[in-house]
Amino acid sequence: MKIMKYINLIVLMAAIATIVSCQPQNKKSTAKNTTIPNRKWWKEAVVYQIYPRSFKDSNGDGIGDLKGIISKLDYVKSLGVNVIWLNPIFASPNHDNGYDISDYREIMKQFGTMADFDTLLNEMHHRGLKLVLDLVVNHTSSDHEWFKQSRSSRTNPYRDFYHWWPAERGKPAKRFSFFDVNNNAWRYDSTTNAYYLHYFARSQPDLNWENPKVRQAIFKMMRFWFNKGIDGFRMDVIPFIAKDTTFPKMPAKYHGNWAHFYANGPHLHEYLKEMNKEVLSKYPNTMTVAEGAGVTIGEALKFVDPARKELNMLYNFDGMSLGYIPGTYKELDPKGVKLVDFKNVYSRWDSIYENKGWGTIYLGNHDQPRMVTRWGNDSPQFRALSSKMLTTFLMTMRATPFYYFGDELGMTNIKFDSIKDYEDIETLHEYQHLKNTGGNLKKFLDNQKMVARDNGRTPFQWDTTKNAGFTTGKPWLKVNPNYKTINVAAEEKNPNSVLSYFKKIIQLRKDNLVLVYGKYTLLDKENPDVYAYTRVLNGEKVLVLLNFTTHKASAKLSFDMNKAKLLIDNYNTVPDANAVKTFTLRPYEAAIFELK
Ligand code: TEU
Ligand code: CA
Repeated sequence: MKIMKYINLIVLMAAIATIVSCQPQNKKSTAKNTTIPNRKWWKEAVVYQIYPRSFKDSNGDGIGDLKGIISKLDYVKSLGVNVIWLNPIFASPNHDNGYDISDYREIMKQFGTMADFDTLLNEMHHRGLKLVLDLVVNHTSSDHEWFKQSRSSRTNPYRDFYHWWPAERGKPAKRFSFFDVNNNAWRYDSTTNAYYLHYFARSQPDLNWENPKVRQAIFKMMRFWFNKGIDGFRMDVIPFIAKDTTFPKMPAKYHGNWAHFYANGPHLHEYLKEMNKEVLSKYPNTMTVAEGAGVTIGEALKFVDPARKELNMLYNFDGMSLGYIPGTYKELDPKGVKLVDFKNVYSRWDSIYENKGWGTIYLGNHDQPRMVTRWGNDSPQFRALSSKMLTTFLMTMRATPFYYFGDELGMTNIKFDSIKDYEDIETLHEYQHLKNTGGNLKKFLDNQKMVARDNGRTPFQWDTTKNAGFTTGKPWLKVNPNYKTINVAAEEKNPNSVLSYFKKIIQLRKDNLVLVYGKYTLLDKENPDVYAYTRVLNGEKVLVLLNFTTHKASAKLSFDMNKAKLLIDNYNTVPDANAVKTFTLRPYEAAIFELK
């Protein structure tokens, strides 16, 4: 009996040694790397998205700012990420938190000055971090000088910078607005007796890309930022820029799917090619990523096939619409998300980039609820485990991860009870719309606890001091009360925290190019609980196992696990040897094995 215990202990220690020894170290030979075609820094990067308003406030006005970000660059660097994507930092009246730009060449006053920006970029480059800015050029703010001119008279030189429909022609064909209380994208303006187009809020008029002067002005502005030294752009709703300016009725084939209709404008790819020629090709070491709103999988390669000379990457929305009832306004499907559907979406998107192009992967951003609440489990029992499991998924797919700040801590939805707590134009306008049309407001508010964008925008949780160390003033949006336990200071001290796990797995991805470039193969496809796949590159083979449930679950696989080496596991105890052989995972367990 005693001997058995002794042997068990030795086995356990050996297993621990294996785990420890596999931790970050550049063990993979670089010789193998030379056989990987089309290597690019942005394929190997992990992008960390910062919502500047909510990261760190430096002057006590309750709003995050550039100086705040500068003060925390060492933290960002410590994560191991390579790129920061900042949501818009340009002059804006902030009806949509910076997605309504009034001057593309000025920094938003609340965020700081151009001198602050220059310091930020310098300090980032100094630390080997790259900077990606948000390019919002489907629309401007109605406070932009171009629009002020444009609306002033029908003969103003800027008139054709926007889409106008003279009222004497009658009412224009219906267009849907995402953020309008009447869902109407045409707004009547009495100054010139005409309607202007706004796919988003009425304070976000759409630019007329059919006008070459608009394109030239945008390209010039892009060169201005590239010349400052930025490393790329994330392009807001870029598939929406091109429109049929005769504004016909929406063709029946779209079945009311406005996003898809908007994403298919004529001349779109001509404009992107022109942008590439006039701007992007002149800055060859930079990266671009299209927000692929409305883009279907069949169209994705048109944006990112390198031979077409348009953009580098695109992120899609298929994953994000899982669990919502189709055709509704983000209404949760009581049936929840089926893991099989989830696997299918990500496997399909992987497959289209099998031979050309390159994918992206994300589970949260400023338009989405918190990753762990939506895709994992934010109860105290499973929050940390499921956060780590989801992070494992993001860091082991063949795509560039776009990782949302705060998810590395396992931050959760705040789930506001009252409409008064919300700041987001989307929630506020939809609430008003429902109120005006006699909709079910209680149901709406319940739903918002899960889906509202403000859930992902609450201030970052630094420590246990007042307001989580985000601000000394009154935060612009409430701080999640769970900051007392979920915060950087506490998690940095804990080697088993969500944060510590995030750093480890980033290092693992960096050290194992098989996790970046390796061929992805989905296994045990119909398994409703476990997501299992391999990644293979030049003879190296890695197995990823993810349990998406609160119970034990196993996958049907047929590998010889005797020679398998555990690379990482989100439980801080080693899996039972028997469980490894039968591929049995504990609740929300994530494990990566190297197969021999
Ligand atoms: O989002 C585009 C977009 O598709 C969103 O409107 C989306 O439908 C919504 O957020 C789902 O809740 C981009 C930006 O990411 C978003 O923050 C802006 O509000 C929007 O464009 C307008 O610029
Ligand atoms: Ca501030």
